[in-house]
Amino acid sequence: MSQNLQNSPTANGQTNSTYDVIIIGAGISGMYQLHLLRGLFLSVHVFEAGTNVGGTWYWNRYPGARFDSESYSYGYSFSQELLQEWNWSEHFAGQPETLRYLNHVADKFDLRRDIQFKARVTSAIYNENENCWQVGTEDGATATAKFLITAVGPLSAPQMPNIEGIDDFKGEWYHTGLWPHKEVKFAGKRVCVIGTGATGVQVIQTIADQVKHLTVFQRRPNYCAPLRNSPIDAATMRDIKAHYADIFKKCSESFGSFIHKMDPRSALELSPEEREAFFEKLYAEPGFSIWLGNFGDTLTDQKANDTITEFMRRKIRERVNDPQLAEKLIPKDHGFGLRRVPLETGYYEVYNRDNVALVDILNSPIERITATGVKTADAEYELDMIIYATGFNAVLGGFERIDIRGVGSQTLKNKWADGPRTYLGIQTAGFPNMFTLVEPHNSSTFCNIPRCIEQNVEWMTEAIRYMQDHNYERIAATDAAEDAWTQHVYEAANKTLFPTVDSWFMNVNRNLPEKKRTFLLYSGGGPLYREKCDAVAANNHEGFSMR
Ligand code: NA7
Repeated sequence: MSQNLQNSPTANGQTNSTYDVIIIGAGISGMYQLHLLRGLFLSVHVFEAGTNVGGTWYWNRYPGARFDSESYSYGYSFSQELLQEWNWSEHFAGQPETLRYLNHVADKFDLRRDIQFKARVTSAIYNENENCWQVGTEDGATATAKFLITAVGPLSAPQMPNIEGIDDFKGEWYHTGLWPHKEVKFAGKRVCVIGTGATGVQVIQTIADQVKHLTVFQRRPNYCAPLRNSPIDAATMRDIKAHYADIFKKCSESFGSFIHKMDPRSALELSPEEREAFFEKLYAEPGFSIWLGNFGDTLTDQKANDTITEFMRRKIRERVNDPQLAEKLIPKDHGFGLRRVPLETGYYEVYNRDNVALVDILNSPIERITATGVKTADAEYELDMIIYATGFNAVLGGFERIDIRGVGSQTLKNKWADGPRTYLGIQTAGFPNMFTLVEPHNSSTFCNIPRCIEQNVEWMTEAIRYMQDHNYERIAATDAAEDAWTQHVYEAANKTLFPTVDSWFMNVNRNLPEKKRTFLLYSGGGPLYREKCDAVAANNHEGFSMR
């Protein structure tokens, strides 16, 4: 393989550029993949739909957007210089700071010269004769490469609700995942938020004291846990810098690659008093401590889960003044931690304010959006602004908006219609030379994501290096390896309680009722995933056929 950038005209007069590798997406994974592949002396081109780098942190600029991961566990770990020169201002940094960080990385490693912005990829077709991928963008241009790496992000396709009349509304409206780059003003306005997932919670708690009136339309409530954010002073930052190796080691040993490690004891082996004291301790700690530092069996055993669920229910009752309102905010259809836990700062206290109303749309569904607001089965709400915090077409959405075709013109959408099938969550049989970063059935989907991104990117880079060393031009997951991995993914999922609950983990999205209920993540944990990937690489990339 070599530097082989060429340009040739196509039938429609557009230029067709040729590269060794095309990467789709300039978020955290695409940026790092570009950086590493340059080290293999390959010509690499990145297509990015946005006007700048950052992916999730570029698009999700809604009020209150911030990390739920400790800032210092989230940054890239590959460069000591980068680690030592960057100062985080808060334990859980806000979106503007994270985006500044990612721009700093792009500047430092001179990434932008190989990134084409405002270029949304619409198709990627494998040419079997030439063993290459032809990629098309929205503006009709095409480019060809031997390798295609999708870095499209698991939560990148914003999903509007399937409610009638959205276009009728005459006021301002925004989806959180497509938040405008201009300042949005809230003062004096009657605003509503539809959706109470991790995003809705961050928006609600941030704008409640800025708006004239806030109406929250809640369908299914979630258990929210305290974020307990605080500034990082200079001495603490110095200490963090001195201990980065320990921090990343700790992450590498934990299930979700956070600094929080599951407690190996059973929730049921302690006396109620001891258990209570442990839960209180976790509730007082920052971040995902109460979710991912809890007894491991709270996620695998219903009785153990019931103990933390009851604790969290009591916390909500303690924090919300009106007991009837508190009951509405308590999930009744699932236990704590079985859906993504939103982290909050004063979220429950928002409902003690006079200018905030909660509308339980499970009991009184939204019938339609009108020119002036929202109409439910029971009432009509006059509004100046509607904020849709209705989430994403999770994990598969980023792929579904690209026409991806492999061997024999098989579409990826068809192949995955009954659920994803992959080998290591890295390749899918029938799509040679295409690698999927941070995608279905890959541990990065249940992860402090940059930690798993680095593993994914480094593993793939080594796979390509191995091909270079052996003069291989084509790598394809075998059907047998894919079958075995897919079975392992489901077996690992069935050891947990996640499949018992409807969530985006399970590909359940009521706005897309055609989706099949199936597990999208990998719940074997980061250490086991890494072990399996390393074993495959050490065994001459067993399960991949190369030629
Ligand atoms: P989520 O977690 O998918 O939450 C979406 C929210 O929007 C959730 O409360 C939904 O209620 C609600 N929703 C969706 N469609 C509708 C309709 N049609 N009517 C009313 N309410 C609706 O997305 P987020 O953006 O909050 O978080 C996504 C991930 O980003 C999160 O897990 C983090 O990892 C970061 P439902 O629960 O479906 O009843």
